[in-house]
Amino acid sequence: MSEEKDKKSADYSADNIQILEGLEAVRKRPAMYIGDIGIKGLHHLIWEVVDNSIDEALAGHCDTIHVTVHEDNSITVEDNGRGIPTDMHPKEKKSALEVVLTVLHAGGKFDKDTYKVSGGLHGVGVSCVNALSTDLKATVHRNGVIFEQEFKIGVPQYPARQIGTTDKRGTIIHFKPDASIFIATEYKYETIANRLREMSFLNAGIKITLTDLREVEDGKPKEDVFYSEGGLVEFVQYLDETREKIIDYPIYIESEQNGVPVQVAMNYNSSYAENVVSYVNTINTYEGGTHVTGFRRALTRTLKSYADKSGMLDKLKLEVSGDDFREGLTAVISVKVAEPQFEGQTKTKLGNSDVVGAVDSAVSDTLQSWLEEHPKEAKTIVGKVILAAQARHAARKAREMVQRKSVLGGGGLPGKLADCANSDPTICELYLVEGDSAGGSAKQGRDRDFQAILPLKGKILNVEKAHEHKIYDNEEIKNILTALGVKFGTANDDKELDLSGLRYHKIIIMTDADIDGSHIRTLILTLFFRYMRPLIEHGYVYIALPPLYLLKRGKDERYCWTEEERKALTAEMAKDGREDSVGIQRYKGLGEMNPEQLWTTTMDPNVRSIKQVNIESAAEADHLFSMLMGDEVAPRRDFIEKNAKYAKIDT
Ligand code: 0RA
Repeated sequence: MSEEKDKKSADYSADNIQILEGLEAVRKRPAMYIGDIGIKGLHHLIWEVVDNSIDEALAGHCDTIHVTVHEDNSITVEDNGRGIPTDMHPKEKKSALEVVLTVLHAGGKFDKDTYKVSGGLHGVGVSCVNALSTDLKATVHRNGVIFEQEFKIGVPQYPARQIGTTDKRGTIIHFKPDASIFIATEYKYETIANRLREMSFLNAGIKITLTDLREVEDGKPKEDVFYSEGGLVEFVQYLDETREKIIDYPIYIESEQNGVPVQVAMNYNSSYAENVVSYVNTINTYEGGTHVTGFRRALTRTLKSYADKSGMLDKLKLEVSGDDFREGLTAVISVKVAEPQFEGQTKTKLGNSDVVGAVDSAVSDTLQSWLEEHPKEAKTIVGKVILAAQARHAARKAREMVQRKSVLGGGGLPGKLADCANSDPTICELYLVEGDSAGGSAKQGRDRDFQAILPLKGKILNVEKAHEHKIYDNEEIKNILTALGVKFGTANDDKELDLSGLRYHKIIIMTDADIDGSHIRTLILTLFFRYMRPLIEHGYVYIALPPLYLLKRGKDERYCWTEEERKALTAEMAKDGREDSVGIQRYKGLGEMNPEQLWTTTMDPNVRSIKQVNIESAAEADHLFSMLMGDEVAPRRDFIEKNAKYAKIDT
């Protein structure tokens, strides 16, 4: 071998070793790359691949994406883009396709000009998906030829090869997540559907289909098609589907300021809640950030100045505040930021300070002209703002009353609270229990050192329909607030939640495993989501998971949490094959369990299973809630009928 050749092959293997080390790093510390190895990380693999197809679409080369969940929980993502390039990389002696799939962050390497922003928080590249899959196959239709290449845990099984000719274009990625890495292996249809729906609103004009081959009915797999012509405007209409709008058509704002593309759609409805949903590079920024600040600033200033000019505020004796301009407001904000800085508890708060001004000027310019061109609607909005200001003053009085009373009442803990002995919030738990009878069992069954019980009466207040000051009039909600030890109002903000007196770091919602129970759980979650969001962001809120069945045979008693478990355990307990010898008790309510049973199944920290509520699931609950509780009856009935069979769905 010549010296020259020798050197080249040494380079080649050195490169390969580097690549393997890169992928090995991903396998060693998967959470560093995809967030976690649970259900979230598992789904993240899909987002990662879909993001690449979306980028292809944003560059104008692709309009259709198919996502398929296979029976074995493997995933196919297919697009009709240009196809990942397959030409040989001169230095690396391998195809570009192989480089994209094996080199960390190589995704956009060949296409520097494209503004790659669909990822952001994701954006770790398809190579991560490859490293975390037992099998991955890429098929590329490009320049009339079909190429394929297969990998196992990221390692190519052969160089990219031609397998035929084609008149199509596009990329097909099929991968099977590695079950030795992930602790969750089952994809959730609703999670994927929700994200793809969101993607279709955020990227108008792309058709995204989802097919689930695990669920086939009458020979047809479960399928949804997500397509939005109108983008954010349709997104706002979707969010407000069940609310009564006060303006016929959402206001739409789109412009680019200092290299930051800004899109906003907004409308007002007759409810009292503010619902501002924001995105940076299609990532949902639950905690808001500089783009939301810019939007609020522009909204307040522009509406205020219009209202002042209109003379409508002249007779109002009260100060109008920023909040008043956002009552009944539903808005979606989407910005694209080249190098986003994410901050906050859940890294979903945009930090880039230059974005404030970009969104502010985009919104004020367009909104100002809109108001001038739509005087009738503008007056409707200002009228709503005035009502909000009056109600806010009433709410402040009510809030002060509650807080004064709880201070005067000697510690002021609610009479219904069975408090715990320990006073260290970091180890204390508060169970919010549906109904007095289950509350009674929980009181007797608990470990009273660190577990407190607050029974709640059936349905708590519907916060969707009630104005804020009603919240402080409501017995159950007052009890929750005083038991928790939280207050509204800090030095900077009279609405901000003051957590300094929080008495429990675990707040566990325990409701029956039936429709009513899930309804009540959704109500409580929505209360937290709308008014006490920091509790969710800090990870303090949990859902108790009581068992669904008790199986009995003689002295042998076992609990089951799912239908599958029940089947398997029944078979196991009926050793002689006589399944009818196994008694089955279906728990419909917590009240059917005695205190000891409640302790051993649902409250004992050593054996219970509880689920931490994250901000995404709370947001989903909020949307679900407004659908269940909103003004329109038809969608609610549809929803309940559609979901009746999933009555025990986890929120
Ligand atoms: C690198 C460069 C180009 C396209 C892609 C990657 C690409 C990646 C994925 C992943 C899924 N679908 C995809 N489609 C395209 C640009 C290719 C060119 O210049 O022709």
